Amino acid sequence: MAYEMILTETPIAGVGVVRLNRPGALNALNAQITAEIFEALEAFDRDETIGCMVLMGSDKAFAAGADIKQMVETDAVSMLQNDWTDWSRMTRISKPVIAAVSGWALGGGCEMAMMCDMIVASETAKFGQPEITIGIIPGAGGTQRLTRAVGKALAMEVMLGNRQLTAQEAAAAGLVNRVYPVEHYYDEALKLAERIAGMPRVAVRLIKDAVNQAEELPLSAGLNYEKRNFLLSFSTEDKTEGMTAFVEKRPPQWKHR
Ligand code: CO8
Repeated sequence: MAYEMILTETPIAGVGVVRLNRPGALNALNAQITAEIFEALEAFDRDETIGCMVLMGSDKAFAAGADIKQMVETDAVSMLQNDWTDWSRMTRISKPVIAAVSGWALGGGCEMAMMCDMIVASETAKFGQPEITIGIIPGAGGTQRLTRAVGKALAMEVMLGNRQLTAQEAAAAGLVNRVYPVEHYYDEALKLAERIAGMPRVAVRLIKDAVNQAEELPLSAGLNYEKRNFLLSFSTEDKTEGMTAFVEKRPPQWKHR
């Protein structure tokens, strides 16, 4: 598919990068860019040479939210009937996705970053859910994912009081993994992605799947879920290779099977 609002590349073997490229609107998420993001992530997810993805915007804006100009004339029924409001496709990506966030990550932009598995931020990143200032509420997971990430009190302040979190605040609160100067955040996100892409991919997938269940299940059910994925990892060729390599004191040669 030819993309108009995003760029895709594979700057390092095993790592697919999706870059939002709508600078005139600070990467505001309209129907087209959202569809292109999902298509590109799904294409990398299907690509056997890719082990990890990075989703990023520009240094100035990861994304300043859903496109208000597209929503201003839209009523509830057309929002409901329109495909672009269904962002659940993001949750079906099986490989890890790292959000590399610099500048604005507001509203749907913050929500899209939170749908990724990890967030690497630049010192200029600002996270917020300003929907209340335009008379609506978060609609792509903000009330749920932000609350789980940073706790109820801070999430309430962000969403009710339009409080923006700096990168350092977001890291201290558990929303962001790491913060780097703006010149380095992309390279650091790539390094993290490269490290993950070098891991045995079936195990990577099983870990991502099990960790995500921790947000859905009570502990006993989560532990059962983990045990099944754990046992499944024992059926892989990479389990034999990884353990044999350890015993033979040599690096493993992953087959990703
Ligand atoms: N939608 C549409 N256009 C936008 C958006 C946006 N969210 N944000 C910025 N733009 C546009 C501006 O209109 C402007 O375009 P133009 O030059 O044509 O007027 C251009 O980007 C540059 O923006 P500014 O001139 O405003 O730049 P500033 O540096 O002065 O300000 C801000 C930057 C503070 C980020 C400011 O642009 C802003 O407040 N933007 C809106 C932030 C916001 O409210 N985001 C939440 C939107 S609602 C939402 O995300 C709900 C998600 C629900 C998802 C559910 C599934 C669909």
